Amino acid sequence: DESKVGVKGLVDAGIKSIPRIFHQPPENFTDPCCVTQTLDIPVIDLAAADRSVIVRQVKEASSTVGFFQIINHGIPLSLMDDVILAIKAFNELKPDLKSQYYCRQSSEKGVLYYGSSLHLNESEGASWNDTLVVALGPEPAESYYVPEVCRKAVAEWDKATKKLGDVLLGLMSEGLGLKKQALEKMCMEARIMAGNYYPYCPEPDLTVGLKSHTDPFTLTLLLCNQIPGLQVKVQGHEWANLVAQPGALVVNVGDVLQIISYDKYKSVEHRVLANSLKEPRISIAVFFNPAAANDAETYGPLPEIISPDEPARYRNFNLLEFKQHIRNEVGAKSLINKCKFDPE
Ligand code: AKG
Repeated sequence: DESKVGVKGLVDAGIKSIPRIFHQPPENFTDPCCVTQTLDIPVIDLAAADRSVIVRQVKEASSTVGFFQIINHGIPLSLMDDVILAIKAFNELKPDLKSQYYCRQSSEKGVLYYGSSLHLNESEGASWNDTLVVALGPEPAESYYVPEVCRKAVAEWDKATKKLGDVLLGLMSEGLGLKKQALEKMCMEARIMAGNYYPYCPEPDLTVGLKSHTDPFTLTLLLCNQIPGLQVKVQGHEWANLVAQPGALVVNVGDVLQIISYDKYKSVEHRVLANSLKEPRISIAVFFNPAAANDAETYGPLPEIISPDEPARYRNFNLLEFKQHIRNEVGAKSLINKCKFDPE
């Protein structure tokens, strides 16, 4: 069954035109009204001597573009290379080995789904990528079922990014004028990793690598190889290419953080264009999520940052609702709109 080996399987079979299911309406990848520019997203040096400067930079970037890149983040280049190679190796497994991992629903084992197209069940068309999604928390990564070929690198990556995620949320808390631990406690226990593989596309003008979306989580830490494609929506309308410096990691704000920060931090739309380069784009996103022992635990705007005369903008949501949202509705409707009292 071809679909079980993803778009990589289609490419390997030598197709010259892409199946109709991948056709996207043009507005999904070109906006005729918009000039595409390259976005210089802020570069933040985490080893800078003055913490208050770092806090200010993180706050500024999170409340405007919603994206920034970090350097001197403490994760060795060798580990970054290893995990990219491990995700590449998984996606380039022989079809009979890779197809064993194909699934569309979350499974007990930890691999949530693999195969082209988060959006296969939407009428609008599928995206030109294969994704390996693995749950990484609240237990340590070793206790989840991760495909053997990338297990060791993914466990190492989880450890390193968890530590860095704690640091970032500490800075973001302080940026809101709160104690360092204010966000960390709420957001760090559950983690999901998406290993995205965007192979050569024979008709990149008919589809996209990944449709425009905001991340429904708290915070995303993104590692990319040097193949372009990622675009970020600037000021709500213009698409800009985001090219990270070699060695840097990209950080972006998710819907949960926008809601709990009462719009002080922005969860911004982004997408990936398809291309016909020979070398695949590979990106690894680690999403940090709320987690609690109890599904009834609620989350919502932090009362300490709302001034008393501000009208209520968001309702609270509970953990069960959040889990159902990320399982069923990613890409369809943002958590932000779902929780708004006055949805657009
Ligand atoms: C996602 O996994 O949600 C992404 O947006 C990935 C972006 C990329 O491939 O750079």
